Amino acid sequence: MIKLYDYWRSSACYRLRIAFHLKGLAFESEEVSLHPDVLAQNSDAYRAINPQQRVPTVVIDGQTHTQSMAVLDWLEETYPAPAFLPSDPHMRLRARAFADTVACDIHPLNNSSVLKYLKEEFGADQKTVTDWYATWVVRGFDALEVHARKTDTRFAFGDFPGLAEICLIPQIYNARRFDINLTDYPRLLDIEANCLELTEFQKAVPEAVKPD
Ligand SMILES: N[C@@H](CCC(=O)N[C@@H](CS)C(=O)NCC(=O)O)C(=O)O
Repeated sequence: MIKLYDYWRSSACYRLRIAFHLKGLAFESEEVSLHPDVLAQNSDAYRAINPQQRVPTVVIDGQTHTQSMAVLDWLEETYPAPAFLPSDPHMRLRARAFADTVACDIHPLNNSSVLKYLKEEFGADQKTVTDWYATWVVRGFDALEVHARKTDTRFAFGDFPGLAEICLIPQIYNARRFDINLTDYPRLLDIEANCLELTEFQKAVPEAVKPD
């Protein structure tokens, strides 16, 4: 059984919940609350598990691992079916680049500790923080919309969801939390709607796993 140190609203955790469900793997979650009044990620107990004090952390066969993209690579190598990546090498590269646009270029700039730092160290007010957040989402999504329009398949790189959707859907969820206008991204929203028809995605959505 895989253990996931999880927070319902964390998009990096949301990636892994989707991925585990798509691969049909059972996992158990333990909450690490990132709520500003709790900040459980900063506790000594959690720091001993993940020195970076972020979620997700996973425990697989008694071994503790971090970084959602590395865990996704491990999953794909260890459980190749259903595949997260298309078979054509160029399409695989495109799917990875799509996912990296979210994971490397959008998400790190908008992580909660980055936003907190803007407020605490630079005195940014909420509007400035929201503008910052929107800037990196819009720049990334503008590019992703162009890439996603190059195909007309149900999902970004074929008829099945994979790495691209695992990264995209949580980032769209996050963008909505910040009231980002998504009307310029009809292809991304179509892909999202197609994903959310699937039980694997429905079981992973934050509201489905939010503790009472
Ligand atoms: N690159 C990491 C990012 C992990 C990350 O930034 N997680 C966020 C939640 S989505 C977090 O733990 N934030 C809490 C904090 O930075 O204090 C991954 O993909 O696992």
